[in-house]
Amino acid sequence: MTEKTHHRICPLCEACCGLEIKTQGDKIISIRGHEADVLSAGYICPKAIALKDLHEDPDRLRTPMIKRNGVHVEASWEEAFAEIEARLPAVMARHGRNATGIAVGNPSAHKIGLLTYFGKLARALGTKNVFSASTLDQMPKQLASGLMFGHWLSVGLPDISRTDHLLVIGANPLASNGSMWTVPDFKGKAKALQARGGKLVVIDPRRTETAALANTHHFIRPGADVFLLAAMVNTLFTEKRVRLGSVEQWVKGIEAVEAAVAPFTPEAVAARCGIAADTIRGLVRDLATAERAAVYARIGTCTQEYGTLASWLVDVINTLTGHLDQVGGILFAKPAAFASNTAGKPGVGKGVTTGRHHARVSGAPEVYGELPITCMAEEMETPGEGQIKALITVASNPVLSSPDGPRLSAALDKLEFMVSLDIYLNETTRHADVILPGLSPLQDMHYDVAFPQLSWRNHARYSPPVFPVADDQPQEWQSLLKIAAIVSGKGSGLDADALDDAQFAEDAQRLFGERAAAVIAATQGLRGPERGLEVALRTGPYGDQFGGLLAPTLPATRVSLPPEGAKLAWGGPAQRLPDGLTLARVKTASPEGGIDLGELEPRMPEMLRTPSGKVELAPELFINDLQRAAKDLERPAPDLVIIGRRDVRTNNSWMHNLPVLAKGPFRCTALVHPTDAARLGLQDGAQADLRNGARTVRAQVQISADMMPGVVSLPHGWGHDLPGARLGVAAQRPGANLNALLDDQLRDPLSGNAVLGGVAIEMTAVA
Ligand SMILES: Nc1nc2c(c(=O)[nH]1)N[C@H]1C(S)=C(S)[C@@H](COP(=O)(O)OP(=O)(O)OC[C@H]3O[C@@H](n4cnc5c(=O)[nH]c(N)nc54)[C@H](O)[C@@H]3O)O[C@H]1N2
Ligand SMILES: Nc1nc2c(c(=O)[nH]1)N[C@H]1C(S)=C(S)[C@@H](COP(=O)(O)OP(=O)(O)OC[C@H]3O[C@@H](n4cnc5c(=O)[nH]c(N)nc54)[C@H](O)[C@@H]3O)O[C@H]1N2
Ligand code: SF4
Ligand SMILES: [Mo]
Repeated sequence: MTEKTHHRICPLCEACCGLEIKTQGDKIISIRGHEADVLSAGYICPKAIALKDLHEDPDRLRTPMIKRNGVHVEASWEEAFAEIEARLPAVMARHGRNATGIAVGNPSAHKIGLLTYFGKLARALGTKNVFSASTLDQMPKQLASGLMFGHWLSVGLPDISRTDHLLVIGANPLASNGSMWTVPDFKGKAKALQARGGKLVVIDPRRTETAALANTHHFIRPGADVFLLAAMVNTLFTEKRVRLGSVEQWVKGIEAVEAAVAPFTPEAVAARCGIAADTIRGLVRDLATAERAAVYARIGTCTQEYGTLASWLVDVINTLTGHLDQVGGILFAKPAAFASNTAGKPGVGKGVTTGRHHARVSGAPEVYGELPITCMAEEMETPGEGQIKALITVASNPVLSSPDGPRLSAALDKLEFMVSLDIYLNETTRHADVILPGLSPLQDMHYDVAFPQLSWRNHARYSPPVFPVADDQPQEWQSLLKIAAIVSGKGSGLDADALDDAQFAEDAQRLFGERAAAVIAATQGLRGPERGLEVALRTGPYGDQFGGLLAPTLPATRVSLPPEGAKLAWGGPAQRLPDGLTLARVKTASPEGGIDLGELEPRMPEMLRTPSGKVELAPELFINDLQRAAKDLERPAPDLVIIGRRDVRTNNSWMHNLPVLAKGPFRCTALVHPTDAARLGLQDGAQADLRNGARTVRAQVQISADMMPGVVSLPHGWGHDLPGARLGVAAQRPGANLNALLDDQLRDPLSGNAVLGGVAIEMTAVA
């Protein structure tokens, strides 16, 4: 049998590395980094190799499952959709549209079909109960970016290849490979930064792998970032170090910021942060005096009570130190497709709002079309109109990934109906009446929708499917459309392609008016996400505008491309596209590693989409919320608090079943500082009970001087010992579920994001 070489974007984390996969028939021979990849240049981590285990995992579902008498049995696709048709519309008829809920999880960000079709199902359901992993993760960053720059995905990115000083707060890219920042081989880039005389500084309650690489590391008390950052802004004003650089004329609200941070002097916050006042001043001076510097903060700063404020203050510092929209500072990507900040009128827009509706029980505001996922259990439990009686999960495992999993589990058990689109029978999907399996990532075509908006350089890459799909298995977008048709009263018998054609015709009419027919003709032969991608690429900032068909209606925002054959600063190849992008061109470039669209460039003011056309430095929502933080400054620190942890060989809750990653030392340990261990009588390797009120979990202790005293770290996504799941490998070493310990009522009130760290616990040795 002949050997074939395929190129695939790794779907397992936000680094989106380019892979080279060799196959023979239906066998995977090898997986390695694709050297020519324009984004990742051959870099990979151990998880990429595990794609083989994932593809071959006997526990990965290949056929739909229906629960009969409490047991999941295999069913045909027809039976599965018929079951949904028989039961879901009936629940809606009895209890109304808001009696349904939908929860979408992390892997959908890596599947173009799920990401671009999930919204169609949510709209067809017509429910306000839309939840996602975003409120366990980055919603604070998105809200901060949205209010400051006008769009939820207008996230400022450190220009790592040209900066001299990078301050990393609450992120561990050496383990996570970056988040809200697609930056494969962060380590290599950080070392290059150091080699040219620059500095990496890390602020984290644990001396992480990234902290170990850094020139300087400071511990911080979990949850105290808002105080540190406010004091840094305060210092910029009191030491008269504020400079705005080239964005001066586009920034609004400086006086309001100055007044709001007045209470937060370095002395006032030092004890709360566990960082000396002079150290705080030093952090500020280093940033303010560096020609090229950037502050990057991630999940450690988002998953806390003041997550939105912390995310906002990071960009306030980037702005007030003159590094916003600067080469070597913070820049914004200009992706080839799907970005809102490249569409419509440049420099101004609708901006973002929150609270268009509210959660029924808690009153939490809607943010970016969603309600907090930590409201899900109470929305299922609490009687009354709008009580969730039926749930659809899409690539989501909230029983492990969301606080108070046991409560959620009990609530899922009482639903009238539940459907899961997933690839495993796991802790969450064991509650489902119907499970519709997704494809292996190697059976899917792919183009990253969100990550090019967050990437360290501009690019366009397409992955064709590596393996074919079984004849009767729908693509995931087709399953979403079929359920949408069922809940719209069209029945389960309809052909998904015909539904898609009809919807595309409608969308084209809305988007292109009198030119719709020509666009439909130009995209003939394409379907589903591939057709959407073709339209997005061709109408995007580098697109061919359908050969000029659409040009008169769209603003010219194209950037100049590097000359053909030019070697770029980082050594990657460059390609020239005289006639603009089309899907066909991006496809052709796949074996060559995709199309490089150059380094990030300043985009102010063209990228702004705020109603004012300015960078909103002082949104009222944030200024007001700082009062809440000011009142909280004196809160005493608990003796012991818990935080999470990531390891390069894990990925949230669902990769513990892959043998190549599961082997090796046990990773679900509770790291405890030696002084805490001595005080509490904890032994290395022994079991301990961790308690938060009535919630408790038992975990293995690992004594580590890398922890800040008073802080314990346990990774999330473990706890694979629940009955009814089918995860043979993971169940052998199930680990403890951190989220069984956390309270689902603790949230950042602005973004609805869950609080996942800095929570007070008690810890006792198990005799
Ligand atoms: N305490 C604590 N909790 C956390 C975090 C933390 O740091 N601390 N991190 C949070 C973060 S950042 C996130 S993003 C969430 C993630 O939490 P979730 O969004 O729940 O995602 P995962 O835990 O990765 O679970 C993914 C689910 O998708 C399924 N799946 C995998 N691939 C596919 C596919 O191709 N198709 C389909 N249909 N299904 C698939 C898996 O079987 C699994 O059920 O966890 C959060 N939970
Ligand atoms: N290998 C691997 N890679 C992953 C994932 C995975 O599970 N495994 N998950 C992916 C997902 S979904 C995401 S969202 C990203 C997340 O990517 P990162 O944000 O880099 O996530 P972590 O590695 O958890 O790093 C968060 C850091 O914050 C620190 N921290 C905790 N609390 C605080 C605090 O209060 N203040 C400060 N300053 N720091 C604090 C923690 O000690 C930790 O080192 O990773 C992605 N990549
Ligand atoms: S860092 Fe690893 S898991 Fe992430 S995209 Fe690259 S190879 Fe895949
Ligand atoms: Mo995440």
